[in-house]
Amino acid sequence: MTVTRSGGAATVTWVFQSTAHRVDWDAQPSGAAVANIGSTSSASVGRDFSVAGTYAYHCEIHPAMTGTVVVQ
Ligand SMILES: [Cu+2]
Repeated sequence: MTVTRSGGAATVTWVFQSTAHRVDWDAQPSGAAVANIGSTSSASVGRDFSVAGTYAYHCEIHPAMTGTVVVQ
């Protein structure tokens, strides 16, 4: 997904349904330090992105599940 920063940061919210998943970062732009999301189910968890660039992640529980956040 691509998000545009507003007021210095963009918030991305992951909506976890009944199966537990994680968000584990594989790559972040220089200067970024977005925290992983530990095993979560039936909840929503947001992270703020203030550094532009490409962020790549996977779910440690299901390694085939991958995603990318592009912050502009
Ligand atoms: Cu998963």
